[in-house]
Amino acid sequence: MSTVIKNGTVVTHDMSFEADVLVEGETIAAIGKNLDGDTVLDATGCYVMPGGIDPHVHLEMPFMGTYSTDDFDTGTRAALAGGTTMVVDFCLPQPGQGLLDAIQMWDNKSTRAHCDFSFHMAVTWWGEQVFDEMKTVVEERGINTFKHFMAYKGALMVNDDEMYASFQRLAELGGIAMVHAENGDVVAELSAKLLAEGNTGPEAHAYSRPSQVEGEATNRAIMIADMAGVPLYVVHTSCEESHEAIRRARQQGKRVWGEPLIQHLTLDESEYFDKDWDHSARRVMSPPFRNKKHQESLWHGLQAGSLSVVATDHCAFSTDQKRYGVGDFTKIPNGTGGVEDRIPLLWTQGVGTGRLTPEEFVAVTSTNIAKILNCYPKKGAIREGADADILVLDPEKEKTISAATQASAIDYNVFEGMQVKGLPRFVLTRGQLAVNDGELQSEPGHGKFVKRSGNGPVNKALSSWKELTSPRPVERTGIPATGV
Ligand code: DUC
Ligand code: ZN
Ligand code: ZN
Ligand code: ZN
Repeated sequence: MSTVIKNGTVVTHDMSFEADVLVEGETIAAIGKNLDGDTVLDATGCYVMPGGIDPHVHLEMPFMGTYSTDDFDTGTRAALAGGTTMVVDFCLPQPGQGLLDAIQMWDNKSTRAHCDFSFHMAVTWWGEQVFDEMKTVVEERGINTFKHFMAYKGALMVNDDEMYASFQRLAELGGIAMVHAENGDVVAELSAKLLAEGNTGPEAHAYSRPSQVEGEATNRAIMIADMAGVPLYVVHTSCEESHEAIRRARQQGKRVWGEPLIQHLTLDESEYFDKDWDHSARRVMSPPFRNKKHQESLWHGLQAGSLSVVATDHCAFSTDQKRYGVGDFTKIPNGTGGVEDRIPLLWTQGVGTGRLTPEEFVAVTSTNIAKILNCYPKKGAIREGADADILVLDPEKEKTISAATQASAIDYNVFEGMQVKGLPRFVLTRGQLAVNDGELQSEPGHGKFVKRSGNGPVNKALSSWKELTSPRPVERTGIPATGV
């Protein structure tokens, strides 16, 4: 069975051209003029691009006394509805739990995925078992990215000594370090102070995590990564201080990437000051939404190339779950949805406003992350031999975002009421039609795990810190007697 996508404009990360795309089985078989296939999909007036890759989701995540509501079934269905054909979830070992054991749990959870997926590993504790198993995780399980939480003290957080040890191990294995960059000690202090002063509402969540908290941690992680000689990926970059650190590191030749979320690009801190408790609590996530100055910085980073990827941190809790935090903002489960809305929103507010070109859009929603994660050009590419993960985007199709019409399982949408122009006409996931003329028809269990190998030596090149300080004892002519 073959499918041909006809009369569209193919857009890749570096060029656009008129061509048909022929899909045979699960892969792209040909790109060219006047191609024929068993089934024809009419892409007249549309852009034909690599399906979106969301490298940051938490499906059925065990967190803050509950589990995030969208699981691999509803979450990947929502992804496809919004033009995303691959997601990457975070495998989270409990303290003391082995990495391979945790992966087994994530394997079991992900059997009903509608689109392809991969895992990042989280380093939530440190010990000999973690050190040893990291090698198997990279070399046998095909997971080359390891996240470190610098916040969530007493739960997921690791300290600097643990982070440095883990980063060094990753440098050895050709892995990439990832960080949730917030100073967890300061957040804990500020949270306790705010609560003691009677600040219990969701707005206090924002006060407890100012942008300095994120800027400090980003700078620290960059320096530690440099000393360990490992590339660094900073998840959910939300503010100028963090962006500035990433920008500077990149200018210095360090291999550091920043990932803004669609939420931080489009929503601001005023959401926390709504009169309705539920409205504000539903938007509690870490890092919190920021002011317009920070938002502008993130857009500029995407335009200038100092920020590389737009993700969502999709971690959807229902209103009932958010209400665990009535009377104590620190108990509101942190997280918001976005996997279904990332593509239409970024197209509307990025390409629709002239901030991004269609090619830049493809780069930040798909190709850049496929390269960083080592799954390019299997993913993130429209070219012969690539997986047929394809988004046919109709730039004229509009809708108002609403929980009433979403695929996600939660009972609200943080983007409720926002207008988007640019929606999927067709979505193919490894050759299978998942969105047909705007209608979702995906299938649980179709999604497969995507293995990603470690990186070669080029990815280890950071600054020249190591050479400048290579340890060598000085040959001295006089050494004083000890013990005087
Ligand atoms: N931030 C969130 O808001 N939710 C999940 C984890 C995280 O870091
Ligand atoms: Zn995080
Ligand atoms: Zn601007
Ligand atoms: Zn996250």
